[in-house]
Amino acid sequence: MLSGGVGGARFLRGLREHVRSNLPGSQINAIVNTGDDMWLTGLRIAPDLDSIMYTLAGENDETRGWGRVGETERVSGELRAYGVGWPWFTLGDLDIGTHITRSHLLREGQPLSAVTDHITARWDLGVRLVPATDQEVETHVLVEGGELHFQEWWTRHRASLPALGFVQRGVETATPAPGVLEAIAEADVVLVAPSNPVVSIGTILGIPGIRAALAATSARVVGVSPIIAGSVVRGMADACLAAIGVETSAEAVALHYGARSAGGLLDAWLVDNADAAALPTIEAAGITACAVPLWMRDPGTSARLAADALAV
Ligand code: GDP
Ligand code: FO1
Ligand code: CA
Repeated sequence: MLSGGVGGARFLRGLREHVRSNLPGSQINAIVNTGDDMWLTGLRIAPDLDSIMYTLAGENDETRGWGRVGETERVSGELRAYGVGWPWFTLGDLDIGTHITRSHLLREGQPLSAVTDHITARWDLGVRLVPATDQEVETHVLVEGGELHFQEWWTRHRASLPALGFVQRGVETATPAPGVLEAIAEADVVLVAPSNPVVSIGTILGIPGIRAALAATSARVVGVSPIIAGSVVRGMADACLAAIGVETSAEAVALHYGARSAGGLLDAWLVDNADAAALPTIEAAGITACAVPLWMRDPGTSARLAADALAV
């Protein structure tokens, strides 16, 4: 599965439940976006990997949508007192434990993929998390008069500064992390999570070699719309879509991803029942489409959505 953070994590929780009860022995590989990642006060932050890890571990803060449940911010208060870091980007005390461990292992020379294996081994996640690339390829946002790291645009400005475009710094020399191309080639099915189509899925697809692997695999590529009835379920993916000239609709995102038979990404696309009117247009584009409930309110509804995605 190709995944960003929160949306992908919710879907993965359902997919894991579905696989555990219906497809025992099957492995789930999550290929995770690392474009949000950054160095902050000497620590390597990897938001999407951590959102998925904490969610699958049952340690995530469901309300905030990121970080750990029961979090405290004592260290963060000290960082602010010393005037370092980003006051608009809070590192919780438990979360800092993850960042220190990751930074320590990276500084020992381990690639991010090995570091991720080490960190996730602490919990029985039931899913293998693989960064899309081991190289640091950070998403920057082009705005009037300059360029910001995605995290500043997203958390400080809440995506309110009109984005003229997104840049993956260093993507030209990046390669897929070990295991990524194999997971795609050997997959029974490739799922595209209901993640941010631009800065979560788009940034994974931007890593050289990944699009070609997705075109070549014998597995069906099935996507789930992150847009329901013309709106995002949460977050600001609409601002990202507007920046690249794509309308915020389940249909527009499907056509943006494109039909695999026409050189695009998708064999099939799931839309919410509210968007059933779009099915003929999506089918006409060469993408098998069906309407199912897309709201993931709890692990049960997520599991049903995963079952629907595997059945389409
Ligand atoms: P991020 O990296 O933390 O922003 O998370 P993702 O990129 O993985 O996913 C963000 C997207 O998840 C948003 O655009 C939401 O619309 C979508 N999303 C969140 N919850 C749901 C849900 O219950 N159903 C669907 N279909 N999409 C969801
Ligand atoms: N999002 C915020 O809106 N405010 C924060 O202070 C914040 C801190 C933070 C710390 C660690 C981490 O892994 C994620 C954090 N996030 C925060 C969420 C993050 O911006 C998003 O999860 C993704 O990058 C959006 O795709
Ligand atoms: Ca993200």
